[in-house]
Amino acid sequence: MTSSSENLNNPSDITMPSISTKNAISLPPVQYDAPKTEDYYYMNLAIEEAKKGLFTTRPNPAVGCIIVKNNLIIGSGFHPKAGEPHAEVFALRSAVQSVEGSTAYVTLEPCSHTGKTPPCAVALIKSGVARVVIAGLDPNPKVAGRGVDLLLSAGIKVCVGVCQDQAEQLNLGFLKAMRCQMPYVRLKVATSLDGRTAMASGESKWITGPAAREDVQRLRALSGAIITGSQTIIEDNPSLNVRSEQLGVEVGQIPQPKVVILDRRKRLSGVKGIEQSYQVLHNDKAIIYTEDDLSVLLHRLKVDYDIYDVLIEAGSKVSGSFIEAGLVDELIVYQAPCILGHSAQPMITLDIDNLSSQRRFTLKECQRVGTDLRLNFIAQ
Ligand code: AOF
Ligand code: ZN
Repeated sequence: MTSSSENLNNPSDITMPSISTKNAISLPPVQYDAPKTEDYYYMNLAIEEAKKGLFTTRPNPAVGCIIVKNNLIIGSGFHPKAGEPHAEVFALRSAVQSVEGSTAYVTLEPCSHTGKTPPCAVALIKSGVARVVIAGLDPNPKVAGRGVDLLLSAGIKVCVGVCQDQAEQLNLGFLKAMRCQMPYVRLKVATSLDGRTAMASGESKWITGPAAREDVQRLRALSGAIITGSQTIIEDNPSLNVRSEQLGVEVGQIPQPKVVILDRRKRLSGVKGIEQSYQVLHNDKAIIYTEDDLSVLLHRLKVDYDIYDVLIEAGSKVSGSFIEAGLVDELIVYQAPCILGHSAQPMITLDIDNLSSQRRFTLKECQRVGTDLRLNFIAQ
């Protein structure tokens, strides 16, 4: 555990970014190749490749690549982990014949910079591919259109925007963080049909079934940090780690999320010997945050720790504070088919006096998970 001396709690010298959801890239006019019917089919396969790295690439984006020649897939690859080669390099390495004259399908603009690995745009140029189809541009300021420029100036045909929406869904955190300097925030709640999350006594094990709880492991595995409140730690003593064996990758390959505990009233911070009492405090990645400003906290998680996806798993007060501050991008409600009655605890504590002040969301997805429902809403 890191105590309140952690620099996260020192809000001096913080310049908050001006938040814009617009793509900050401005590109010179370029001549893109038109998409072909088969491009959508192959890009969908590249997206399936990218999904293989979904839980392990953090903070890098999940990217997939397929190489096609004469209607045959001759190579495929994905980015497995930060520090390891990118998707294009794995795809080129896997090619079963010369890639000269082939088309490469990549779910993100090939990089132009030397980071932990050399630029993929250069690797593609050297390989002799004739055409590159890209789902979307990379908003990382180190790339931001330069990958495309390199390919075009080498005489390679470039087509951009094929299945962009589907590809972007894999990297909502990375894309938002690059564009706005803020992480993508998911708020998860498990409720009854009447929107209750626990009995008045705090008893809450279990409202949703095992399948829904397993699904939460997927959300945790996608997240660089889990934010909770000290009340939740005191009442539930949760582990807030990823432990599922059912995510399709070994648990050891998944970077464990940082745990951030909001503790404005200092119920945990500075209390002698408190580490012994709660399991999350054994985690040396845990941080106790005693300041007020949630927006500063989120910005610092992005800037100081490269955390692009945040999951809030907390009680109604913390959840209400994030909603009130307009900091939630996606609300994920696991709804169990039960009624807990009016004295049970509400899912959100938020003072709203009149209907015109209601907080509205758009339903993005509705899925049955075991005996429960999962409802994904996007903030309006
Ligand atoms: C690609 N293909 O598969 C991925 C890309 O530090 P590095 O060298 O790993 O670079 C990380 C950056 O590269 C990352 O922030 C993003 O801009 C881009 N990711 N690019 O061409 C890939 N994962
Ligand atoms: Zn690259």
